[in-house]
Amino acid sequence: MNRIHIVSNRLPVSINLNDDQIELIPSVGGLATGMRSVYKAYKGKWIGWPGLPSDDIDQKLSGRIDKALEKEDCVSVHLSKKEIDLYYDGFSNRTIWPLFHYFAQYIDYDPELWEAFVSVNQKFADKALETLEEGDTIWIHDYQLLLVPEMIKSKKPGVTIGFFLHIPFPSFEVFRILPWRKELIQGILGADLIGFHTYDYQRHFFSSVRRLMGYDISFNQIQIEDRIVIVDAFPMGIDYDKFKTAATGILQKPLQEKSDLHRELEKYFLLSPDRKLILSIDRLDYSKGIPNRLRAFAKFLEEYPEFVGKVTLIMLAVPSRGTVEHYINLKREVEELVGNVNGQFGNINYTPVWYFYRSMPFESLIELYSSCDVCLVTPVRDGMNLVAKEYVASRTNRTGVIILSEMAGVSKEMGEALIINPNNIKEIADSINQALTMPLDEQRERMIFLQDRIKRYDVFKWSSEFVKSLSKVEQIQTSMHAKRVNAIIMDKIRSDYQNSKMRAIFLDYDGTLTGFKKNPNDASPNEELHQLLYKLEEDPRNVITIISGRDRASLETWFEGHKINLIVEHGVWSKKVDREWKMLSNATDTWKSSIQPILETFVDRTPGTFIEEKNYSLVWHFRKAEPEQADLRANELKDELTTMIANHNLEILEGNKVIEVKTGGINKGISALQFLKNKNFDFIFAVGDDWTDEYMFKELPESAHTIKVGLTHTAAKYKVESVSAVRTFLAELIK
Ligand code: ADQ
Repeated sequence: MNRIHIVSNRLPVSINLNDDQIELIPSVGGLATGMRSVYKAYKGKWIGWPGLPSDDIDQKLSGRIDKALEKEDCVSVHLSKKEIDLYYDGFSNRTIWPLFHYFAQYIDYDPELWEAFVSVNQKFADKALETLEEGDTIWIHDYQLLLVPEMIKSKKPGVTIGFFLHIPFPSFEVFRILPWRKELIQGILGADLIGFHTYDYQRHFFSSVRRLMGYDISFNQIQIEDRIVIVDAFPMGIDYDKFKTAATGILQKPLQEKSDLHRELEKYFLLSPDRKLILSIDRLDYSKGIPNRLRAFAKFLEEYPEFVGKVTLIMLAVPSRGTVEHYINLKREVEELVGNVNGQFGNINYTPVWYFYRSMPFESLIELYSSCDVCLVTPVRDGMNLVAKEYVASRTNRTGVIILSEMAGVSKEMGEALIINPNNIKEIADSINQALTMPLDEQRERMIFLQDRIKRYDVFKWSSEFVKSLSKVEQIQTSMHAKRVNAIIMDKIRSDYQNSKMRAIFLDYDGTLTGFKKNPNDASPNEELHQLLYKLEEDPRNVITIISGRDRASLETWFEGHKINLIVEHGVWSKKVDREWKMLSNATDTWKSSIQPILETFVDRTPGTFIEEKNYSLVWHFRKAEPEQADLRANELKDELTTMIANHNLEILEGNKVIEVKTGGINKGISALQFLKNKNFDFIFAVGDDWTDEYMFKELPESAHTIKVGLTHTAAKYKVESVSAVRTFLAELIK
């Protein structure tokens, strides 16, 4: 694999300006740790904001900062105070953050914020484009940079792009609230690999892609014109060994080397051995459910008074986004609640809640993780939540209980925790009691499972799995493009064409010569197509056949006056130029009366769908229906039909947004071969877009030139990406 670069809002270092000295302080966060291993190993750069507003630094200093960062393989995107205010504090944290965490009432819909978001994303993309070379790989992080993937892809399509979202992706009903929802989806879809923490977020994303963009999705792949985008869940891990080693180290420290905090904690336990500590750690954010946590703790003390005086909640809140109104209000609310609980249940010797509004050094965090009997993690929404994993990794004696909100992504991986609903105060209160009274054996049993899992899938495994998937996507893209018609292939086909005496040319109609319409009757040929076909017909060596699944009537009308043969209903009927319709096979239609009622019930239950009746087939069309419901029903219908078709010698064909039931033993391959019988064609050509055309690609002789429209897997020799590419190809052929 070539170089891998990282792009994130913040660089993995902070800058400390001391007089004239520039000091770079590496960040110790989980993302920085995981990504450092990636971009260093793959000799890439890390592109991001260095954390200082550009207004505060003059040009000379800015140049020196860039130089210092370069030594760390970092490339800085300089942002002014105004840009940070509008793009970061603004659109990222006042619009996207509340939207993606289901706080619709907090969303700021200010177009000025959106414009700043677009222009700052463009700044990041431009910086990345300066750094990138074709063939490189880039991994973009998080909700602040949702537009960057597309901004890069449109300029450098040869770059492989990964995108990872660290927060939840909301359900479509919430996502659609945003006026710029389509732009965001388009932005993300510039990536070749899109990662989420959980399958649920992936599912929500698919739903928005289907409804807003109408793209087809199969399994975890989205087909966008000539590209495949892969979407997958990669639950982010932590640097497990770092936490474990630090926790072991702290346990072994002699008393005089212990920190003030640690000594304070030990004093607390010395007062009475049955004292217990509950830990709560978060950024002070409304998504973290801090007020409810305090309410639940109060409820617990009320319902289980035997614990009053014995249990303390240590609540750590890291200051966050302090200029945003809702965060200021939240801070006030939390402080009031802490005051209330302490006032109601405390006394001179007992403070039920120890509240710290500040960041803590790593060592103090570990001291808390390893000293607290219970960790209370109750966000109302959280992409993953690393605190829960860090607590588990720090429990060297394998005891401790974790109470975990079902709304945190991490709950999907931590079934052994006590799972609660963060709005159910009583349930949380009862869980605290359950945790505090849980026998040690049970605690260990649960903790062993948790630790094994979190150790196995740590942050290094997470990043390496993502990188592995990136290289897999790259391979898929390469193989998709391998058979694509290029200048050399075009020359070869054209030369065979010119050197031939009699040519059979099979053309599928819908999705090949013309695009799909919501109503099939609207897909008549336009003037450009008529002219193209007239030109093709001019050469007497060309025997042209339109081979389609359609019925006789429309094609006959549309191609009146052309010198074109027709094969319709997948081969049931054929009509040579100036001749009558002939049945190619002995098809029957007596089965229709038993299949029609089944299709009718599906039409009734699925608005926007309808039945098309052909002589020897029945077609259920669902292009106009709501895509998700239609996909679901299509699977249901196939399932129901499968049991019926064996009795009637029928086949089910799955076309583009249609399911067709037809008499068995007839297909485009068989009928094309019948057409070729006893003739000496020395140039055979076929083009088609869906899997009904695959029969043709397989049955035609090896020497035939076969072309698939679309870049997915095919038996055809070559591929082109679209209807307009088919038209260009035919025009080139006869040039
Ligand atoms: P956050 O919302 O920041 O991250 P989280 O995953 O819990 O939430 O990470 C918080 C980090 O901050 C932890 O590593 C923790 O140790 C540290 N921290 C917390 N309190 C601290 C304190 N007082 N002092 C020092 N450090 C403290 C976003 C998403 C999450 C997702 C992560 C990673 O919101 O859902 O898990 O990104 O993808």
